[in-house]
Amino acid sequence: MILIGQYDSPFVRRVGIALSEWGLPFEHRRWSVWGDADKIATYNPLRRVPTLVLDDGTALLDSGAILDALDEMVGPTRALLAREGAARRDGLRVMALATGTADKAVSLLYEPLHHDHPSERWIARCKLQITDGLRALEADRAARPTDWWLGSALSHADVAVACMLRFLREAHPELFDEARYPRLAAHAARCEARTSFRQIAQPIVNQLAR
Ligand SMILES: N[C@@H](CCC(=O)N[C@@H](CS)C(=O)NCC(=O)O)C(=O)O
Repeated sequence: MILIGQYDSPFVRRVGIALSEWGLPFEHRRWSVWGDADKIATYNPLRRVPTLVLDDGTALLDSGAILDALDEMVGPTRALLAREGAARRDGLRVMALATGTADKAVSLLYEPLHHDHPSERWIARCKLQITDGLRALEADRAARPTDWWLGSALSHADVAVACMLRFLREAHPELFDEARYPRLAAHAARCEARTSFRQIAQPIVNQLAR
């Protein structure tokens, strides 16, 4: 398998961490969505990452779809999300909150880089969406007594939240006050202590500068 994209992306990182947790071998191509867009386009017409190329040449797109396919490939005992029922819906909701917050954090980072006159309205909206996403996740985590978000074992929900938090804290430190989000801070610390999280990590690179 070939994983395309850099680990400063919270979406690429969540796929890399899952592959590492499973011990699945893969080649990592650290292609930039800007500088290497043409190379990415040979696998993904959208020129987006993550893109995961399977051994038969099939390219899987979008972190959620990639992880869903991988869960199916590793089988139900190793999958990092339940295949069906309330547990699956619960996990999907937490993941959507986390990846949606990450989407907004990425947009907020790129808005001033893409525009000579950044939109104050767009910036304010992104900040509100991020803050309310964090508040919802903090409240959700506070209501759960378990070590991990969905129970006694690590799941894709844990990884999605932790990858979003790392990106957010690096890109927009002013939006994450630990005192306001103590459960999320503790969650991030628990995840980032794991070997997979330590190995699959990269500081944010301004890819537009490449
Ligand atoms: N929903 C997608 C989001 C992926 C995403 O936003 N990737 C960014 C990098 S962090 C990207 O490819 N940006 C280039 C572009 O959208 O043109 C996923 O979960 O994979």
